[in-house]
Amino acid sequence: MPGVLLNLLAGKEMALFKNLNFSKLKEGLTKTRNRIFNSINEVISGKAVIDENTIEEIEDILISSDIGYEVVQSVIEEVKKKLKNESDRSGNNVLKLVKNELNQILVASINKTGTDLENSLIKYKPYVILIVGVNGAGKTTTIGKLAHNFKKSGLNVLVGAADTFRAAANDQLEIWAKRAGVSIIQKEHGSDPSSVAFDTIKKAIDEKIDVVLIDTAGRLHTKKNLMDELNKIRRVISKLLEYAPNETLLVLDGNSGQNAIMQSEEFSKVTDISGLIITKLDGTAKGGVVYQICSKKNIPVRYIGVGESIEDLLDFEPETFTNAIFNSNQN
Ligand SMILES: Nc1nc2c(ncn2[C@@H]2O[C@H](COP(=O)(O)OP(=O)(O)O)[C@@H](O)[C@H]2O)c(=O)[nH]1
Ligand SMILES: [Mg+2]
Repeated sequence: MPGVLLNLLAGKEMALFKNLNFSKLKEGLTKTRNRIFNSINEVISGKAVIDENTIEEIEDILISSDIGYEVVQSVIEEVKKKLKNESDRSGNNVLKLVKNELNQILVASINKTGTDLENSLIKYKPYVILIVGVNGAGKTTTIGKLAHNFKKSGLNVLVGAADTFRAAANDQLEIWAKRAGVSIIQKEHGSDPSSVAFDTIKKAIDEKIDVVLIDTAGRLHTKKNLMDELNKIRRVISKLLEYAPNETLLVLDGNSGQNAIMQSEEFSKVTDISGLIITKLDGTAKGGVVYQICSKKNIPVRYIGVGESIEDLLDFEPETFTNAIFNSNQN
């Protein structure tokens, strides 16, 4: 009973529920696994020794999955270097080396900036997460899934519908809040997003809420607009809670390839981003973009979306992700 565990937490240990379902992850990454793992297997099969041409084919496969040219070059260079020192030039060994190099990218990116979420949740009440990203990236859906996951840990969750630009946005978040069984603060379409943020934080303090998730609008005509909007929301939040927001998570559509990289650069210029959520990995063969993002960005990937239902947001864990792509067993 995680709820009971958590309620005991007053300064003690807490067991935060982690959604790390390996079979769901594997299922979600099927298209990317076919593109990367199955294709590499095809080119190495039947070859006793892997020659330069085959390595080039592997290079093309990796690029075609959106791992990105530069990242692929460095991976291949490393693999070649290692092969020079080894007598085993079998396909399986090459596959293993590629897998290890790719995995290293994810491990390094997580180690750069580890967050101790459990301790932070104990320390900060309410713990405030601001969700940002362009329209259609999956913000609202992800908030529903996050609310569900936090609630499963026994935490009280409140969501704030600060995307007041789109008429349907309120309804959509309301549906998700109902599904997750959490409360929501919303105002009529067109009201000031920062006033929604204010009301949400106020209620969270009054009602001793554990986690606050705030939705925001993605479509703002100019970068200045977006910056002003997000800054205003942040200002209002920190007026009530000096330490908040605790996290600002940028949601990126895993289908959008190079655009995802650009968006993360643009948003970083506008506001501090503490983590990334990559959605829709179930719909694409180009999930290799996760490696590219981890390699290029100093911001850790926190969660990944592998479907449209409430259980489909998984904690991001490097080894598990790479094992799912390379069809390995999970230890
Ligand atoms: N297949 C799939 N669809 C997703 C995922 N996350 C979000 N979506 C879909 O993407 C669309 C846009 O999501 P929404 O949350 O409205 O994006 P927002 O505009 O950023 O709030 C919706 O149709 C969602 O069902 C995911 O992980 N997998
Ligand atoms: Mg939305």
